[in-house]
Amino acid sequence: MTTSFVYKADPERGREWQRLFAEKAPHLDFRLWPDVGDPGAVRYLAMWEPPDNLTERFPNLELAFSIGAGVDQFDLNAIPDHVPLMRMQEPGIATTMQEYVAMAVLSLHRNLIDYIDQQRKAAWQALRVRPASQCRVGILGLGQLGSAVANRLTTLGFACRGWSRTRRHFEGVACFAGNDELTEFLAGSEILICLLPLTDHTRGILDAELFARLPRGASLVNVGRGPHLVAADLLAALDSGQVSAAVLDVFDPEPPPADHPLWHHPRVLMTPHVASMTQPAGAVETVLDNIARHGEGRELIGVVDRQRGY
Ligand code: NDP
Ligand code: OXD
Repeated sequence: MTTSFVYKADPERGREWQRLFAEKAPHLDFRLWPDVGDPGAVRYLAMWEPPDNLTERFPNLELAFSIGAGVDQFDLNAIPDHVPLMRMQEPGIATTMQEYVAMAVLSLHRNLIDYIDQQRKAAWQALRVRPASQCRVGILGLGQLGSAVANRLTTLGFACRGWSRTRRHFEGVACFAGNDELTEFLAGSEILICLLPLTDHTRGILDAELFARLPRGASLVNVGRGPHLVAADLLAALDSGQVSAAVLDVFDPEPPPADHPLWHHPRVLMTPHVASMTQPAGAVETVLDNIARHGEGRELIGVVDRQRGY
């Protein structure tokens, strides 16, 4: 009997998945959405956003895969309880996120926004350079990506600290946990990076109250999700000087409306949700490993905890 794997996301990368599946798992009938073939044969589904009526559409579905690390785009109640949903944990997501955050932190640390402004005005004014070791970087979220970023920034010499829900331990990183330790964590974060998942507990966390707890003139890198940030509060904090600059990769909505003040704010750098990107080679390997584990009754990797929402 045929067993199908359906891919429902960006078709260009989908064709790369298709080629890799043909090479590594020729026994599976790989299907690119919307050409799903016999819906009853679909056992595995990889997607950025789920289709409507998932249960009725694919009655024999066994495993669901997010092609991204985040799963806030899923209505977790719409995925049957007996079908595990897995987040993407391939290594390429972490390496591309490390690159982006290193770029953002170095840009902020070495005053790139000031120099872009100076160049536009043909101005020549050296700003004081401090060693990275004197710059304290705080990372909200110390999971797969936050810990990889802490590792890379530590290598670059930055003094890193991180915050998570449960206590984590990483050599060379000051680790803080839970709401009780958030104030202390923020007070020592001159560059704050958001790498949290979007949940009911983290929505709107980057607000006026949080900015007020940062050292004056701190800067922000948001690579989590747009709804983590209260944009009006950031604009007010930038205008008051409480926050000196921001590098933003994620927005609510995406893209922001053409007349949104962030587009033209002189202290903001924006990118179109590209901080990291799932790489097909690693993704296919990770997905096939989980399919093999499922077949052998072994533990699956990256299963979303529906209670926690990430
Ligand atoms: P993980 O699930 O591996 O890590 C999440 C971290 O956040 C964990 O340390 C977790 O704590 C912490 N956390 C969750 N909720 C809370 C809370 N209420 N209070 C304190 N800490 C909390 O996720 P990833 O590292 O893989 O990904 C993080 C996010 O990055 C994704 O959900 C997505 O939104 C975003 N992302 C953005 C991309 C982009 O291109 N801009 C690309 C990929 C991901 P604990 O360790 O205790 O569980
Ligand atoms: C992800 C993303 O969650 O690309 O992987 O945002």
